[in-house]
Amino acid sequence: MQNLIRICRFYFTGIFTLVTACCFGHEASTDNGFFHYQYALVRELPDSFEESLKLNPPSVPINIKLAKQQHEQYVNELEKIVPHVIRLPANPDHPDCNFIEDTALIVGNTAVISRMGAKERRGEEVIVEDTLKKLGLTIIRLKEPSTMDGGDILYTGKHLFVGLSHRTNDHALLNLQNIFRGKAEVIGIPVIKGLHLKSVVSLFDEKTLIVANNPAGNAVRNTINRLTNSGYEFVTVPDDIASNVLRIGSTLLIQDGFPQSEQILEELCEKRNIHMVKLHMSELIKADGALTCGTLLFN
Ligand code: CIR
Repeated sequence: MQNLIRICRFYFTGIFTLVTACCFGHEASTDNGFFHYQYALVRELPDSFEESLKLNPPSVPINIKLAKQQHEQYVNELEKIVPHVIRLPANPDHPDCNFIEDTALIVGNTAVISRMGAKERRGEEVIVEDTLKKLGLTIIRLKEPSTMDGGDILYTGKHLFVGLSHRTNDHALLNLQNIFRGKAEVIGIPVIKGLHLKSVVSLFDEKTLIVANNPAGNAVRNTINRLTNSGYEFVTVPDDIASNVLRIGSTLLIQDGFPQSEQILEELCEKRNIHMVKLHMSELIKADGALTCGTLLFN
């Protein structure tokens, strides 16, 4: 029954997208159904979060109580804009488990389950796979020697950009090219610094990418321009962490506390008629967490 409901929703969303595009033309593309999700999977933040992996030790240690509050506010925002938010329990043996985005890649009805780049994180994906299977998604599990973190995948509808980083390798890129052949153009994008591809670039809409003004962000922008002729528009923000935004429906979630980047994003949202919501994520940032990494979105 659950599967039948999901399939009906899938087709309804498709028809809605088509009708919107026909009636409103290109301008409507900022809210054309691509970013409408029925489900958000999240995972509670574990008490062991202080032991999470970090590129650099924070100058001030993680405040676990504040981290939990910030994570809860994030989930509360999702609950306002996504009809079904499914909360998975934390696993204290996996201090990074709230960063659920890394455990899978979902495109349409297909969920590719990660073999995550960091050995310490392997195992987080088990409960995610079980849940997605129960909801009727088709499951494909990546196997050794492939490694992939969901934070390295940026799907624009036309292209599936795969960040080649310390976490995601060429084997995974090849697997994804096979899995999505004929459905999306799968392109590898070297990530020269930082954790993930989406640490320096994320989606405002299918044609507009938010990119960090740093060497890794500039390199990603140049590679995307060189390898595609789709005319992506890049909006550059000065704060690295602010380049990771989360677009859901006609809402854009952004990091609070970065005024210069905020002004740029605010102007963009006003121009495109998008509602902007700011979230304080200081404690999650200390563990290299951004906004996309806390959820898996699908229909
Ligand atoms: C890690 O190093 O794996 C975590 N501490 C942070 C993961 C963030 N994930 C994401 O942005 N997709």
